[in-house]
Amino acid sequence: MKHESTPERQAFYGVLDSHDLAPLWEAMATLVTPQPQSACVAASWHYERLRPLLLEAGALITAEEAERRVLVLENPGIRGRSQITNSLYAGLQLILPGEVAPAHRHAAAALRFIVEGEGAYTAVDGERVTMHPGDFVITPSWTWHDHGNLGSEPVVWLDGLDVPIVNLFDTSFAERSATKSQFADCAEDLAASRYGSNMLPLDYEVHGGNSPLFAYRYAPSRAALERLARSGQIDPVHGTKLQYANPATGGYPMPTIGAFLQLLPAGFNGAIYRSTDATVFNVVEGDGFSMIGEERFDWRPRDVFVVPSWVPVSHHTNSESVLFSFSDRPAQKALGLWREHA
Ligand code: 1HN
Repeated sequence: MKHESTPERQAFYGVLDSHDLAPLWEAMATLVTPQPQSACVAASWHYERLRPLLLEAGALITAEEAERRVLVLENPGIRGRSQITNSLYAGLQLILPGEVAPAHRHAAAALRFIVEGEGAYTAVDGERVTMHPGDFVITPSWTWHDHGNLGSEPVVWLDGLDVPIVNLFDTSFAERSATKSQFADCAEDLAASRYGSNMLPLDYEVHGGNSPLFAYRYAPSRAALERLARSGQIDPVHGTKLQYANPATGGYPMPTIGAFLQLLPAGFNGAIYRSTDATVFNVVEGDGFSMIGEERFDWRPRDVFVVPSWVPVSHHTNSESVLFSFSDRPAQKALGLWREHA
């Protein structure tokens, strides 16, 4: 509601201001909206245009000097804040053959979704996993992590972090390791053997909200979607969609970020859907477009697009397509805030 502005009121607000006070009745309408009113906008980044810029960054600065050589995907509605949504950070990270991104840890939790290239690894708390295109890898809060490229081609992945959530709470801590690369003498990705076969170690106990599995491989996830789709499990909104799970609890991989993989058949015309968790998508396979609000966003493999909170979205394909996505859904659900509407 708009209130009448009288000289007396304006003078009073001036007095209030000098006491670090403000009248709620002037701010109420923007503080408490009947529906989400995000400053974030729908946007997309075409990989074809990003890739040359990433390689140019590769020629200008090493991964080691940069600490992390990343081009931040900034939501055009909130430029300058290193955010793709109000709660999430996203960027594309490049690591060239022979490079090391030195070990560090921070309160912010991270995910990687591998976009291009073979031969790179990430080490999480001393355990190394080699990453392949389409793999989903997590780096939970306060775990040591470093990356390296032992192969012969550039490797690029999409980073998603909960940095804005950590900073909302003013809970940021970070430190660098004295050693560049973590000692990794064990067979790689032992977590897959311990937690990735519908089995758990005898003495396993759940503590904290993070998945003990670091890497979720593309091939088995893709194959599962394919089998479900072939048996007719195709939702009018989502096609065939699964969420990545903590195998020990059935919960989300991390407390603040959830991730999803969906298969859409060729010629799919998805129904309109909205949810309160603004969502970042990465196209793995296929081509099509998404209607986000009134706007059409065409996409092809490796493109990134973002759907803001509560903006209606529908997906449409030309060819059979696979979309990876992530959002802050677990955090919203934990706080009793999440809503969806199909
Ligand atoms: C970070 O630590 C990584 O470890 C990537 O690869 C992106 C963005 C903001 C803050 C920390 C990484 C990041 C980041």
